[in-house]
Amino acid sequence: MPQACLINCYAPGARMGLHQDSDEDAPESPIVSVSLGVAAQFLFGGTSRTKRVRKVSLLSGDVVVWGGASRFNYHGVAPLGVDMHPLTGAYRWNLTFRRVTAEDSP
Ligand SMILES: O=C(O)CCC(=O)C(=O)O
Ligand SMILES: [Mn+2]
Repeated sequence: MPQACLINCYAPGARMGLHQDSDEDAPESPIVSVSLGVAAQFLFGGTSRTKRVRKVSLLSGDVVVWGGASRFNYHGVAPLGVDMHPLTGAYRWNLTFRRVTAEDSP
């Protein structure tokens, strides 16, 4: 079960650089990411920063899960385009659900 939800709001032009989600003490639990509003290009690389990066279009309501062998893959978000969504206007919201301590920890 997730223990935390990190919420990011992207305005037009906002981006998130390539990074690994490594602050959690739960490597066995996946990251579950929900996108809402304006579409974005999600960048998904490998376990080193220099590996090839795939671009995946994420639309409102899309869910991406990365865990197991890809749990620590580098990922990011390309600069958000200027667009409108009926529910969120010019913005994109992203929610990531995470476990932060190991499943069997007290
Ligand atoms: O906005 C996204 O799709 C990714 C967010 C992310 O990688 C994070 O919050 O660590
Ligand atoms: Mn991340």
